[in-house]
Amino acid sequence: LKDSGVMETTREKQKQALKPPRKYKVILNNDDYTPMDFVIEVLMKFFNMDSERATDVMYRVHHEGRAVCGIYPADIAYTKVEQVNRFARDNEHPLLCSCEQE
Ligand code: TYC
Repeated sequence: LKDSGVMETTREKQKQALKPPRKYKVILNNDDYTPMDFVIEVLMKFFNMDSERATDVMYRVHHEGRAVCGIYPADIAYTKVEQVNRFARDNEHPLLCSCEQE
């Protein structure tokens, strides 16, 4: 009987199960309008940073254009992105959070 593809799928799942899960970098992007204090608040609220670290990361975004805020499994990374962008929009700031595979 010809392989219907079910066995191949199972083998791929077995292989993936042996590897560590893919991780995603959550990134904050610079813009000209979001207040610095709001960005610091976001980093403390969603990425559990203290005010000193949040200030450092905010300035890195401001000077370099973007910075990694944290590295997470896919579901957590996507949730952070949605929460940050929702919070920024609710407060009428253009702040953009994005993610990419590590
Ligand atoms: N560039 C912004 C300003 O001068 C500050 C800022 C920092 C905005 C980080 C977004 O992700 C950001 N007010």
